[in-house]
Amino acid sequence: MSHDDFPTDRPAVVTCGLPYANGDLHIGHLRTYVGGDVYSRALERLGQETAFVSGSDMHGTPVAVNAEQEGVSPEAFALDWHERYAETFPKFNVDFDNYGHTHDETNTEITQQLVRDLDEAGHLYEKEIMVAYDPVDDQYLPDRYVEGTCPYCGAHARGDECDEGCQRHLEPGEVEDPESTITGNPAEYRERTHKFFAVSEFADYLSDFLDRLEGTSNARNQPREWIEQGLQDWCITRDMDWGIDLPGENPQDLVLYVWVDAPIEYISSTKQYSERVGAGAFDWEAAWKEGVSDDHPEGGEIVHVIGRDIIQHHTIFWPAMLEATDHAEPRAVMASGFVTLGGKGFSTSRDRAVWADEYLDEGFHPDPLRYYLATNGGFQQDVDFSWEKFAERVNTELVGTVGNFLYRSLLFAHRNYEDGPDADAPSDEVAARIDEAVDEFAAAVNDYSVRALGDAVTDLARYGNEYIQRNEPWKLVDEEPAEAERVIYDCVALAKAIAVLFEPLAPEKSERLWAQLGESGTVHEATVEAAREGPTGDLSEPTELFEQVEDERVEDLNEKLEARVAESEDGDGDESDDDGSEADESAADENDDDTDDTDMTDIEPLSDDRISFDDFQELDIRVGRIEAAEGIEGADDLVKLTVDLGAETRTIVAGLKQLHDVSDLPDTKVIVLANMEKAELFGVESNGMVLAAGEEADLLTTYEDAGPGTKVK
Ligand code: B3M
Ligand code: ZN
Repeated sequence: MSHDDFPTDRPAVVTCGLPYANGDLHIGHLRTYVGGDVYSRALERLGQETAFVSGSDMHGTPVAVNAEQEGVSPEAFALDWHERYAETFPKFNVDFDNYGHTHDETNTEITQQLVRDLDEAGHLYEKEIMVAYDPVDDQYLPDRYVEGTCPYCGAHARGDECDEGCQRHLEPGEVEDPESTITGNPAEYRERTHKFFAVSEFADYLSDFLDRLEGTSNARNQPREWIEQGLQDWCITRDMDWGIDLPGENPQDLVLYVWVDAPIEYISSTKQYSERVGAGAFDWEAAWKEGVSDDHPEGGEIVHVIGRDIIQHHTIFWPAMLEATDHAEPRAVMASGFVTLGGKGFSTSRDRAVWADEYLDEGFHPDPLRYYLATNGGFQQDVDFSWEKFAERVNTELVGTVGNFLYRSLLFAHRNYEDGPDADAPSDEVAARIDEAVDEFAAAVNDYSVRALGDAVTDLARYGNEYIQRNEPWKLVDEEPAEAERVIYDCVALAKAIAVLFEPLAPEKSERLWAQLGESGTVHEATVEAAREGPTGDLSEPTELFEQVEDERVEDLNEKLEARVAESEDGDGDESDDDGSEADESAADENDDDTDDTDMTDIEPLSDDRISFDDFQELDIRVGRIEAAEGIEGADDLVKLTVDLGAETRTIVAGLKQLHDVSDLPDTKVIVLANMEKAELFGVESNGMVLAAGEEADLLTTYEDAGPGTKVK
C-alpha cells in the first residue's frame, strides 16, 4: 500500500452509492449515506480538501419496471423520487456538495464520451447473445423484466440476479424458463448483437489495484476471489428505451446498461460541483483525471462509500473502466453491512422497515440516529436495528456521557464566569488529552472507521467527566478561585474539542454547542487545530444538547414496529422486492447463519445470568488446526474450513470471507465448539463452530503449543 495518510495535499472526492430513484428511503439506506457524510466531514475537519457527491440512479430496470407497474413514464417516476431524495438527505444532515442524477445532461455527455473512449482504445467488442423476448407484447425483456429459474441453484430468480437463492449475478440469457415480470407471458430467447467491455484484460491491473486499495476489509478481500475464478467480460448494452443511448452506430437502438452510467455520475456530480464553486475552489479534473494536474498527475483521493452488495461493481467493473480511460483509481472502498430487523433484511414491499420519514415524524432529531447508525457495530457488519438499542445508546452515551459533561461544565462556567473562564492555555494534562483525541480521530479516518470517530469523542467526554469530578471546581470556587477558574477553563477547552470532533457525527448539535461556547464562525469550517486552541468566546447559557428517550416511548415504538413486522410475515411468502440497494432481504438472511458476525456495540455489560459448571461441561471446546480453507461460491461471507480436531477432521463453515485473507487461514490454530449442532449453509454441512472475537472475527487460538483435539476447560 502506497498511500500517504490523510490529510494529503490532493483533492479528495467522497461518494455514496446512488440510490435507485424508485421508492422510499429507509434507515438501512441511511446507514451508507450517513457513513459517507460522516467520513467526508471528518476529512474536512482534518483539513483535507474534500468534495462529497452523489446523485439518484434514474435508469435501469429497477426504475423502469416499477414505473411501468404504476403506469407512469420512467422519467416522470424517477424524477419524482429524485426530488424527494434531494429533500430527504439534508433532513438527516447528509449534505452533499452536489446531488445530481444520472439522466441529466452532464452525466449523459460524460458517459457517452467515456464509452467512446473505451471503444477507441479497443476495449469494446460486439457479440451475439440470446436475450429474453415477450412475443405477445413484442418486447425485449432485459434484467428485471424477466424472471425464471436460476441455472446454478434452481431458485426462482430475477433476470439479473439470483436474489432468492445463490445470490449470483446473472448475465442476459442465463435465467431458465423465462417469463415476463410485467405480463407473466412465457418468454422466448432471441439472438441480438450486444457490446461487451473486455474486463478480463484487466485482471493483472485489478490484482495490483486491490493491493493498493484501502477501506473496509470486505471490499479488499472479496474481489480477489472473483479474479482468481476468472473474470468474465461484461455486457454493457440493453434492449430498452429508457437509459443513455449507446453512442456511435446503434442500429438496434440499444441503451447502455445502468451500471455503466451510474458510477460515472460520481464524476459528473463532482463536475457540477466544480462548475458551481469554480475550479479554483474545487477542480474536478484534477481529482478525477490522470495527467491533467502537474501537481498530482495521478488524480485525487477517491473514496467510495457503498452497501456491501455492490462491492463487485466498485472493485472490478468500475476501476477497470477508470483505468481504461485514464482516470484516477479509487483510493478506498468502504462497504457497509446491512441493517436488519429481527435478523431479517428490510423489505420495502412488505413494509418491514423503519422509514427515514417515519423517524423524523416521530419527532426525533437526526443527529442521534446518525450517531447510532455510524457507531452501532463496525461499518461493514450487518447490524440489527432495535428501538431499545437506539434508546440505550442515546441515553447512556449521548445524554449520559457527552451531554452530561457538556451541560455540567458549561452551566458551572456560565454561572461563575460570564465572559468565560480565563487562562492562557489548557493545562498540560488536558492539552495532552485533547492531542490524544485528535490523534485517535485522525487514526479513525485513516482506518476508515466511522465508529472509531464516535469512540474518540465519547472517550474524551468520559475523561471530561472524570476530570471535573476529580478536581471538584465547585469546592474550590470560594477558597481557591484561581484554581477553580483554571479547572473550568480546561473543561471548556474539552467542550470546544468535543464540538470540533463531534461535528462529523452530530453536525447540528455540534454547531449549537459551538454557538453556546461563543466561538466565531461555524464549526463546519473549523479544523482539528481549533480543537487544540482552547476556548476564545463568551459563553451563553447552556441548554441540554441531547434528549433522553423514555422507556414508554420505546415500548410504543416497538409495538408499532412489531405489529408491522408481524403483518409482513403473514404475507404471501413473496420475497423482498427491494431495489437491490442497501438492505436486501435474502442477502441478510444469508448473513443470519453467520455465527461469527455478532453485532458489537460498545463493550456490553457482563452478563448476570450465571451458568453452572455442569452447564459449562456440556460445551465440548477443542483446539483445532485449519488444514484447508475455501470460499463458498455465492455466499458473501462464508468459508468452508477443513479442521483437524485430533480425533477427527471436520468440515466447518465460518463467516470469515470478508474479514480474513482466505489463503492465510490454513495452518492457523483455532478454538472450536465441537458439539455445536450441525447446520447446512449453502449446501455445505457445518459440523462445529470456530470461535472468534468481535466484529473483525479475531480468531481465538492458544497461547502455547496445545495440539489439535486438546480440550479447553
Ligand atoms: N443504484 C443501487 C444499489 O444497487 C445502485 C447503486 C449505483 S452506485 C454507482 O445499491
Ligand atoms: Zn441461484
